[in-house]
Amino acid sequence: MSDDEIILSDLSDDELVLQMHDDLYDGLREEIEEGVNILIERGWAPYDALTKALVAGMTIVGADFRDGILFVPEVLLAANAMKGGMAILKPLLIATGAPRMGKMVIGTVKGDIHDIGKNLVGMMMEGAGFEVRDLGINNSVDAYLEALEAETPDILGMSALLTTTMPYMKVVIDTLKEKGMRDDYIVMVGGAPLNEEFAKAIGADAYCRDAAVAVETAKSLVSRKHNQARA
Ligand code: B1M
Repeated sequence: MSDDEIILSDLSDDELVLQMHDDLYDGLREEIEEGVNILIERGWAPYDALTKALVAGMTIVGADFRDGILFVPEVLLAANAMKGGMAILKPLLIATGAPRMGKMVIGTVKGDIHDIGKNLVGMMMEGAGFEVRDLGINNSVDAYLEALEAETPDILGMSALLTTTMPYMKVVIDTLKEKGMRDDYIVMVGGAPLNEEFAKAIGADAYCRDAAVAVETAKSLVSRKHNQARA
């Protein structure tokens, strides 16, 4: 061991979180996994470890990617480290024993391979009691339609991280309209380049800024849908 090697378990909570931001930036998956385990052992809520250590760290990566300081290979390593941490948190976020709330099909749209945010939404929805069928990345209209027919969910969730792929959400919604299926589902959309205005313009039911908003929105829209069905 070199003299300046950092022992993660010796750090205070604040120092550890800052170190994890650095480790995420450097794509150090094992260190991120260790950091997450330490936070959980110290009694941190899984959601706090997720947002304060991982999501906040990825925000720094995103800013430097935008500014041309980091490039795709480094960002891939950071994403891999983030996924390592998320894999530890997933069962903890899901094991809430929440009552069944409804079902969601979710996927990233065609042409887009970003999946971290979508995975997070899926995890949080499962934690809140929703059954989630994750279609993965790069989904065509046909892939969404097939899954909707097979799964008959309450909610269709779509994710897009690129300004070039977000218009594809409208293609999916327009196809649902053409087929007379639009009103069968609550359509929720999300992803960094989207906003309320865009969601409204493409005919979605809701724009979700983040995973926590997705859960709250889903709960409220599903209970409204069920109340309407009962009335
Ligand atoms: Co990409 N990338 N990327 N990238 N990448 C962005 C999106 C970018 C903003 C970076 C930048 O320039 N600042 C930029 C897009 C610019 C634009 O379109 N305006 C960009 C670019 C340009 C690209 C490439 C084109 C780069 C290239 O090849 N030259 C390329 C495109 C590949 C493709 O998809 N065809 C590319 C590739 C990659 C990697 C493969 C290296 C990697 C993805 C790895 C992976 O996902 N497995 C990657 C990453 C990691 C990013 C950034 C840095 C981080 C994204 C992320 O995971 N954030 C990103 C920068 C940024 O977003 N600021 C960037 C963390 C995550 C928790 O947040 O995904 O926003 P987010 O999800 C949130 C909310 O948005 C919301 O809830 C989530 C959780 O709170 N949400 C939903 C998301 N989906 C939802 C769905 C819902 C509800 C809420 O449904 C109901």
